[in-house]
Amino acid sequence: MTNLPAAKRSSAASSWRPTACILCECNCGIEVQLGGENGRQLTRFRGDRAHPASQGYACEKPQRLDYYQNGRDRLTTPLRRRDDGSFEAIDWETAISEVAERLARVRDTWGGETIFYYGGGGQGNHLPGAYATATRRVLGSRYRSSALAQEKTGEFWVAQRMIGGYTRADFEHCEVALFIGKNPWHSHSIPRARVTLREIARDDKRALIVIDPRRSETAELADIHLQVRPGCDAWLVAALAAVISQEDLVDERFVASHVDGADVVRAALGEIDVASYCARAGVDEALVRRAARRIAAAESVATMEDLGVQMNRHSTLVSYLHRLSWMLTGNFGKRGTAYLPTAMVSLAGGSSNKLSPVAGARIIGGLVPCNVIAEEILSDHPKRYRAMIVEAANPAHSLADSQRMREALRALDTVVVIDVAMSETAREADYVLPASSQFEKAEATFFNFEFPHNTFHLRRPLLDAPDGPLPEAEIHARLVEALGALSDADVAPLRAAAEEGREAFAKAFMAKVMFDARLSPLAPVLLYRTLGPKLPEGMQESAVLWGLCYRYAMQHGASLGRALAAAGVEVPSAPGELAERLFDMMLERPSGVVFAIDDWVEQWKRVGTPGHRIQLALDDMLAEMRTLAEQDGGEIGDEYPLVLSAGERRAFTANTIVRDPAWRRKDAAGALRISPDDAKRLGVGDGDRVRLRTKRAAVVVPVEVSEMMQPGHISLPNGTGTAYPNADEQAGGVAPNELTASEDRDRFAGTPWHKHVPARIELL
Ligand SMILES: Nc1nc2c(c(=O)[nH]1)N[C@H]1C(S)=C(S)[C@@H](COP(=O)(O)OP(=O)(O)OC[C@H]3O[C@@H](n4cnc5c(=O)[nH]c(N)nc54)[C@H](O)[C@@H]3O)O[C@H]1N2
Ligand SMILES: Nc1nc2c(c(=O)[nH]1)N[C@H]1C(S)=C(S)[C@@H](COP(=O)(O)OP(=O)(O)OC[C@H]3O[C@@H](n4cnc5c(=O)[nH]c(N)nc54)[C@H](O)[C@@H]3O)O[C@H]1N2
Ligand code: SF4
Ligand SMILES: [Mo]
Repeated sequence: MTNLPAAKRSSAASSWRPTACILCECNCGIEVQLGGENGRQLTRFRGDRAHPASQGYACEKPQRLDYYQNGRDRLTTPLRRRDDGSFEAIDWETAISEVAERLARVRDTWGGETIFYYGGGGQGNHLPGAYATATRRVLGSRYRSSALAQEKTGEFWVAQRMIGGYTRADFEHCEVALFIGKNPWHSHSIPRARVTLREIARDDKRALIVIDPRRSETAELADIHLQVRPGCDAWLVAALAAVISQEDLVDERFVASHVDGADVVRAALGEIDVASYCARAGVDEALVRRAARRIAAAESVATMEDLGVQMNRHSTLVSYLHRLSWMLTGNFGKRGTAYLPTAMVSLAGGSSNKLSPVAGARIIGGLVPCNVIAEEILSDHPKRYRAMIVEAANPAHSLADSQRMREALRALDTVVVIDVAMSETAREADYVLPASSQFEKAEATFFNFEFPHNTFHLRRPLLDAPDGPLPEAEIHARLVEALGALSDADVAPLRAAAEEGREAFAKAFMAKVMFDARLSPLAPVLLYRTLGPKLPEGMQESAVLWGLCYRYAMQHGASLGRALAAAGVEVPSAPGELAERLFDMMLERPSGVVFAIDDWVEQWKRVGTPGHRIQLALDDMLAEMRTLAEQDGGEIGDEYPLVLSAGERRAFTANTIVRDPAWRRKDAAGALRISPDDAKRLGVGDGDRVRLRTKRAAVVVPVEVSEMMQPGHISLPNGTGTAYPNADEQAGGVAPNELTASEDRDRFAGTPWHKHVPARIELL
């Protein structure tokens, strides 16, 4: 490159195009070069230093993003299932009119509430869900779900009741970091995870505490690794809170000023026999006490729980107990501790006031627990779901009990799947609608959880959309039109206003749409059809964000004003103008923007519970905690003596976003990790193939003997075993949910026990 003449050099340099990695929720800003024969391959990658959150950071995975963009099972045309089960290509006009007709028939026969919506976005794309609200409203679809209801809903629910919202934590500045069932070295979820982990590990004054049965990469860096017996976190985390209370390590001033119910909780914690709980958790009591004292002594503690406990026994209880540890020690609302982020759009609701119509399961944050979806369908209940729209999700692979999920999908009257690839779920559909890839349209996510500076990244397309696929915005607009809900008369005046400019458009939109009960639910597609064409080339799909910017500016004008000022943008006072500036800034800055700047002292105003006080005593959780004394810990039966964690994050896993197993540079076959002790006992070595059996199914898988595993605990990766590119070719590992059972779930939130599947290994 240094040998190129100056002009060439600058044109080569200018061919770096900003976008984001879509392989985990961090969505690190990256820059990409295109190449290959047709110029449509993603060939070179680097971290984007201009991205406000990731600041040039990226892990190894985006190097392989072309496997997503140019996957061999990309969909190129709408498909319709024939009677014999095979698919035929159809044109868009036929597809849209038939899908609209079929769904309208379901609505008119059994009621719109029997049309279930699943998905709406994966790790990199949340605009589909925003547009789908219009289609759902026209159809009268009321029930929905997404992957969040198989991981986070228990946490959302207790967080809502304790502090009025979902908290995240400031790991960058904390003195002590605590990770419970979380391996950020591979799974990230916090910006620049590896840099932050290394900094904490290197600094004598800071400490990293990890609760994981496995010596994960993160645990390897830890000062204190509490190597819990698989599935016994409830005893361990209860013991941790009990030590804090019993040894008087509580932050009394914080509790007096900000906490209700501490006495009740401390009385309950006082009953806990710490030694016996630690024994049941399989962890040395002295180490637990050391961890509790280290947490209590710290100026600031940041904590995070994730799938290791959220997909495990007692998951909602553990979410509660986890919170006791930082709430009793005063770790909220100051630098290096927990905070309530400023949401652009809140994905993390925890309120619950409805039950699912068939199984009567608790709906949290509007989401039906994933583990009951099949039950909601495979029933003769009159309110059972009759149709399903699945968008940007792969429930036939990602939800518990794939066999039952397939059976449920087949039992429905109509299944419509909107995806970029021929996923396991698409294979079960009546209609498959091909979407443009995330690099062929404007996209963004609502995974915006940073504080005090929070980031939003509206990405520009890298490539023109090829013939065939359409962006979801266009698909939903066409569906809404085909359902007869939107006419030229609705669109024309807004289009005319958009011609005059955004001010005129805003006026017309507010006057015509905001208070019109028929049109306001259609706002996303109306914006796409009217404002969309006036947006810069390729950015039409961002139209819905205009409306979201207005809502955000009304709610968080002060945060937004500070962000605009810091960005050197003139700060108007009217919310409408603030919204317009934010929307402009998103469009103009392709590496992302800071959309909120906040102050720690304002955190208490956000606490949404009575009197802005933390509510420590949740009766149902305390009652559940008391039952721990009577349970005997981790023992499982002789028939299935091992605990399988089905779905570990590894170097080359990314749910099923990338489907070609060749993308995995390491671990192509998705090995089953087992401890050296178990390997010796069974007489197996690296690469040997064994049969892995659970009560649900048996699969054949190669073994990797790993020092990371403790005896009795075995682990499979997630996202493997995709049918690629043909249904009969199951290359590259095991699909983990062939092995899981939907009835194994949390009794409060219905979240699955994927990390705790009783299993046995048989020699072949
Ligand atoms: N590379 C990669 N990164 C990802 C993803 C990906 O697919 N690949 N997916 C993204 C998504 S969707 C999510 S939700 C996050 C999830 O991120 P994580 O929750 O960190 O991911 P996991 O590896 O599934 O589980 C974390 C840890 O739980 C441990 N564990 C297993 N059983 C137990 C137990 O009984 N108790 C405790 N305490 N721990 C246990 C495992 O050993 C593992 O180290 O990752 C995100 N990041
Ligand atoms: N046993 C077990 N099961 C698990 C887990 C586990 O640890 N163990 N982890 C769970 C977790 S935490 C999660 S988050 C889920 C994830 O599971 P899902 O939410 O089902 O997500 P993905 O598997 O990533 O599927 C995303 C789909 O979106 C498609 N897609 C990609 N880009 C686009 C686009 O631009 N438009 C459209 N319309 N589609 C697109 C992809 O082709 C893919 O089919 O898996 C869960 N399942
Ligand atoms: S996989 Fe996650 S952490 Fe790695 S570059 Fe992509 S978004 Fe960033
Ligand atoms: Mo997830």
